[in-house]
Amino acid sequence: MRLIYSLVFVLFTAPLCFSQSLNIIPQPASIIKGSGSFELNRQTALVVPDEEDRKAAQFFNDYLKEYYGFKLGLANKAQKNSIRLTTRKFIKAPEKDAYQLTVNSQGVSIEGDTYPGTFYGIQSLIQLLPVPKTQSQATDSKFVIPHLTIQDTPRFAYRGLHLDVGRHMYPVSFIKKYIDYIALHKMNYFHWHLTEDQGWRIEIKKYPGLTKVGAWRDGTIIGRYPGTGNDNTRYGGYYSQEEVKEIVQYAADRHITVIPEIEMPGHSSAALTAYPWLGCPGSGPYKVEQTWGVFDDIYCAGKDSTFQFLQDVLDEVISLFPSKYIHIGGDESPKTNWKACPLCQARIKAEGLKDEHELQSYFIHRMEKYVNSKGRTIIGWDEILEGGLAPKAVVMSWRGESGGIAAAKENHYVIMTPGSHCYFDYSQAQNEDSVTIGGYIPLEKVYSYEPVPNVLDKDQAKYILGAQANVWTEYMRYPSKVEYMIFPRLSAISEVLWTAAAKKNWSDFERRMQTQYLRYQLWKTNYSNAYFDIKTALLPAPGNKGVLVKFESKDKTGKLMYRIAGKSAAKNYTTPFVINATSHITGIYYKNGKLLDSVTIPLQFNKATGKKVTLNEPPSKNYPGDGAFTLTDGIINDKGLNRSREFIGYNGNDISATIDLGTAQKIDTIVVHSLYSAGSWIYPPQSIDVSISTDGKSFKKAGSSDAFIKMNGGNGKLMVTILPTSARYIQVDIKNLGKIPEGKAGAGEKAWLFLDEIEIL
Ligand code: NAG
Repeated sequence: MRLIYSLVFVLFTAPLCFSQSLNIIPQPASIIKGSGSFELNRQTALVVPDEEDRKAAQFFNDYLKEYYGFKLGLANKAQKNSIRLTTRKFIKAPEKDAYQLTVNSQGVSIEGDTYPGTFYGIQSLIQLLPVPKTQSQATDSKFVIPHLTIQDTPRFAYRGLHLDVGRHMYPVSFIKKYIDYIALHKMNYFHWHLTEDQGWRIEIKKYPGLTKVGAWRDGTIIGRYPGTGNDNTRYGGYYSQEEVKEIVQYAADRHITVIPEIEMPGHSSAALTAYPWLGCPGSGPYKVEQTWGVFDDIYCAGKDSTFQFLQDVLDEVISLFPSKYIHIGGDESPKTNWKACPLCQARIKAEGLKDEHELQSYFIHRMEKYVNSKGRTIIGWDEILEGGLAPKAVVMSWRGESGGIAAAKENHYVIMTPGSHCYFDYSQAQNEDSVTIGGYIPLEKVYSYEPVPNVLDKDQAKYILGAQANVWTEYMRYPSKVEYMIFPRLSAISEVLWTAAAKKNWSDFERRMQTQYLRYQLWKTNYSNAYFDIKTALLPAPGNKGVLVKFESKDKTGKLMYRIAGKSAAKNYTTPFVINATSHITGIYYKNGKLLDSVTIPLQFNKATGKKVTLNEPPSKNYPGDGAFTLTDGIINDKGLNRSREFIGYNGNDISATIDLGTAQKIDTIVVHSLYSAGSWIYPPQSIDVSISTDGKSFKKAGSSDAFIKMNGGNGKLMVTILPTSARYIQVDIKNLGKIPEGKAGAGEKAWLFLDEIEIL
């Protein structure tokens, strides 16, 4: 984890104490600055005539106490030097939760259209407080707040953050902290993923086995999947119903709705271990899983007793969670057991269903009916579209946006959570050195997210309720890692969800973030410094002669240098430079005589390095790498998925890459480097076909290979050797495994193809 030098980043920022610059995140709809300022001090009174607004006042006072060491007194009547909270309840558009915050010589006035609106006004007020840069400043109790008027309203009604407590769980105190983080970002939904293959985490009184057995696993894999071993240590726990009630109330006091998720029909190993009769006859034995991935375990859809069980569970869940929405999962449900199960097959027949996909749809429809009968609405992952959508279901689109688009077109409400922008378990550092699930979603990518796809017309767009960031915790054993993964990206998604699209502005966000980093320090949260790391980019050099190496540091006040191993002493970096041969290049950042960061690029040259590559199709949005040039940029991955950015990914389809060497050259070997990580449904190419040409028009087949040679970790290569031949253009047709065959992880799903480098020797 790149946690080094966190203190240093304080120095990166401009002086903030008592400065008049406004650094509110998410950016409000309008801020009009006045002249003059108001002094908030220990005598300032909180005037809160409406009982309901007391909670917002309480939140403010708790914040003051925790981070500044004092509280304000409450008063019922208006007075000078006060902060007045009023909720208008005069509501033109109640779903909008607008507020107005005015600071003038009288003090502060917050008027919300609704109670949540008033609460959001408090969040803005918190961000008008100066952020202490040192602990001693934190004891100051006089704050100067500029006169101003803020008018504000959220863009989306659904602004969510998710947390998976199945893979790892966290103490109630941390769940509350997490809810505070959501509140501080003016977000309003906490999606609590409570059941998984690796643990059932909510007490259900009728089925005590769920927590007695299902909440405990006998070990956990060590390191990245498939792991270097197992820690053989019993791990688990659960939230009692009393704790759940406490958490739901805690969230409600912050105008946050907790959406519980009870996964079905898949991701259910823990429940099946507790009650094996829930599974298909003949399947099992089950265990609470100790590793990550997708398992065949699934509730039997042929037995009515399964449905009865799930209804009983939901009865208790519904009584604990007042949320209108109940999430019933629906993702990644392998149909292997259903195919072999006589009861499921009988159900398919009796209900006139086409196949197991329609059986899944039957399952979800049936559960939806039950949930609807209790006056609630289901949310499901986008797999619930397969075999026909349940009539009132809300779709959470995670495998890209296509599920969400299809659902919106069918007039179903949608919450966008695409893996390309909203998965906070993906790395945010270019050179992440802690284990993560992979991927690469830096802060700017989250910020760039637009939840309403432009293929939707105005009416369809209304079905996009908002978006959510997902926090899957396979590689987040402790709360500190959760914080490291969500910060600063939570701040970016909050602005995506709150601020009108036209008002979003990345460079202004970057400016405001400098203060937000100080707030993170104030909160003592373990945020990621990835934003401040040296960024590297490898680009084609002019005329495709070599590789252009670019370094960038966000902070410009220190010294950015570079060194080519064995060649030279470190030089000042001013502009991108060209490299023509295999070399290790190190970028170095110094400030005040201290080394703050360094990054080494191991460039490995072959005839294709730096050359132009053309792809017949762009890679998936989740794994775009650096586009086509990824294949000839001179970097051969040796870190597997942890450096997903060094691959381009394709989901299910074949790909054809054509390299132009610039001139005809003698070649005899073509190597395609790719990744093999079955647990993540990433498979090597089935085969590669190589054709060559001298004019780029007529190609002749030169050779092929279907032999994947495994190397370190999940890396490997396919190689074609030919008689030395002169060629300028080399076309490589790479065959994806396509649909994953039975017996392999992810059977029936589309295989991922992860390509790293094409070498020509
Ligand atoms: C998916 C799974 C999830 C897993 C995560 C890792 C969804 C809806 N399902 O494979 O269980 O933890 O991605 O990124 O995301």
